[in-house]
Amino acid sequence: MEQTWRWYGPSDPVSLQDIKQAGATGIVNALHHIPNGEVWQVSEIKKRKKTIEDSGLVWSVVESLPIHEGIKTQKGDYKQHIENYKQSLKNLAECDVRVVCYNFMPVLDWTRTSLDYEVEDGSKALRFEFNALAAFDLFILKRPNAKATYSKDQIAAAQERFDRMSENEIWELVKTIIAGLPGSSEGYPVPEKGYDLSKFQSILDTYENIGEAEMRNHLVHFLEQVVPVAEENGIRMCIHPDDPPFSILGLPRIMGTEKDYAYIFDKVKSVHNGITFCTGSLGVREDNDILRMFERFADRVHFLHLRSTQRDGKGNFYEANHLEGDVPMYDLIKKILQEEKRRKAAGREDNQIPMRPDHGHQMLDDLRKKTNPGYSAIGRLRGLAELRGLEMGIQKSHFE
Ligand code: DNO
Repeated sequence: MEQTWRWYGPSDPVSLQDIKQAGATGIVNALHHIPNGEVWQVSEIKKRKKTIEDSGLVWSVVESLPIHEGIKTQKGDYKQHIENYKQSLKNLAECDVRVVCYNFMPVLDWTRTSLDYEVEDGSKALRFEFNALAAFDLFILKRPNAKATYSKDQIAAAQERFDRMSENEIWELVKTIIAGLPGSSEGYPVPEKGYDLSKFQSILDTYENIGEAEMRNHLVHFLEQVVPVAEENGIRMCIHPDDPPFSILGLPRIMGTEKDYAYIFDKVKSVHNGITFCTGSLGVREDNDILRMFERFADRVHFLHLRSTQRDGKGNFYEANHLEGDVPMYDLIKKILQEEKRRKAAGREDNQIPMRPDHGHQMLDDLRKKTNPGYSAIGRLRGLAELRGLEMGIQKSHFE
């Protein structure tokens, strides 16, 4: 695997020098300063590439080239947005940056309800609590029709959860859900006072007549337009799963299961239509057999996010240490190395799949610093070190 690290650009508290010391060689990066929907110009890409290369690293993966909401809803200027996307892909290829990660999640990117869940060793993890999300939906946002989304028991549990929340907890929850976590292309202003979430609700309303079938059609339409351009330009596109991999706030989320991926790969067959194999996202669903999914889609895995989650069987999960939790990391890495061997034998140049240690606990010195939730240095360094060690052990004992 090519060991990479997500860097948020010059304002990231974790510097390129820090990343080198952590042992990564590749950088995962995006031009976050360019508004979603605008073309990434060659000059901007080159500038960022030079900054990375001046530190002795390489820009391995774009995460993310974001998809404008208009493309997901097929509203407004969406045709122009698709053209802009194609142009950005061409410009990236001109600069020789050729792996592009993106997602097709409506309105919100990855979502958690708590950013400081303390685990046994005192480090802090990100957590998703079903009742907290339902409480937000039903009693804070007060989304019309929200009641239809939940069972009677779920509504009662959410009510009980809401009644226990202090004003401050409510506020924190609102910010955590709607303000956007690091790397999200969208993030919605949290009203200064009170909980007037009508602006946020009006964005949800743009999906009023868009169910799963429509959303799938919009994604396939986008892929039909864009994948040929990726193919012509040697770009490997890879769609990230929905995180968490199920519907939230009544929104159509369509990339969470093996079936979902099989569907888009069947519609747009080129291997340039690939997957960001995010074990932390996919692993949240018990019905996702991670190993089988990897085997089935191995050919199209262009990027790996390795992390683990711990489910509790009640719809809640937290982000576990990389080698613990529900993800069978040992068996998965064995399969990844098998796939890399196969690619090497076939003469494929993409025989070192870029991998990044995805997220990490806030721990040690980072507990006293302001860090990007999930993206502090030390927790990820621990993850990378563990994953590299595991990889080397498997490589030496099974493939040499
Ligand atoms: C969260 C990330 C996601 C991911 C996007 C890809 O930590 O994995 O925000 O970058 O969904 O487009």
